[in-house]
Amino acid sequence: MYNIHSPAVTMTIAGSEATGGAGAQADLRTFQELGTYGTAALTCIVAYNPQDNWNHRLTRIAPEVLEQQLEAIQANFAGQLDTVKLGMMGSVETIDVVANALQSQEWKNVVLDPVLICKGQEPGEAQDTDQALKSKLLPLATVTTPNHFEAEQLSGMTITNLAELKDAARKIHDDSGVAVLAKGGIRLSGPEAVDVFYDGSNLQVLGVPKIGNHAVSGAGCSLAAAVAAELSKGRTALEAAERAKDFVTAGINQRIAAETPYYIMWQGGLRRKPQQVVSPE
Ligand code: PXL
Repeated sequence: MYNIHSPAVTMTIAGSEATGGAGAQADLRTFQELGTYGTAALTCIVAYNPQDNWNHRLTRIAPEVLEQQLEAIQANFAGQLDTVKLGMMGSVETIDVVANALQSQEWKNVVLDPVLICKGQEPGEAQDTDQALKSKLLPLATVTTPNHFEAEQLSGMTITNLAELKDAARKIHDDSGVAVLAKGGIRLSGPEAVDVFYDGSNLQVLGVPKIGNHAVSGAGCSLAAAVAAELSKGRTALEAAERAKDFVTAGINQRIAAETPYYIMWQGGLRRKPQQVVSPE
């Protein structure tokens, strides 16, 4: 006899970042920590170049290969999969494939991390990708999690303080109909890392004391993945945003040292005790 286990199934459509700090690797770790069964369809592969200032070397996955991954995941979990997180797309063709997959079934939760300017892209190409993301994916999302820069791009506003972050969140929601978690993070001055949640009726400021003044790799990806995981378990968008923020804050508190200019957030931060390294007797 065996038991059939049925956790919520969540999918990320994202890039691989080989060192594991960001992208699909961070998303899958987040899903695991938050108790969902994680699946991943890869859009591209990012390999930092340690001999060139850790610049991004970007290889796109062929659109038909992305299509096949999505077909496999959606067929395998037909009737169970209702939550998806969208990360780095990398090209207009990829966005078209993803938009088709989103329209091919019903979804309860579509969390869009609007990764704009993919490093590793030519500027003109990056602009086309950003435009396609805004016109083709944002309208299909239920929640979006822009960082400071992305919130400026999506709202067309300059954001230098909390009042402007609130205005931008309202504008993005009013233009798209999507619930917005706009991240001030460490970009706004003041002692707190402040994010703004707005879903059309409820405006909430989520603040926690800043932990240092350096960006940490994986925080944006993990936040959006955590929102998706919490939504898939039945939380409201605001509850999911609050829990995701706690998850990321704990992960930044227990960040992992690395040679890249950024340290890496650890998805195990909410475990009661940090993992101990046990050395043999
Ligand atoms: O943080 C954005 C991001 C998302 N996805 C992938 C990345 C990065 C940043 O490096 O490599 C795959």
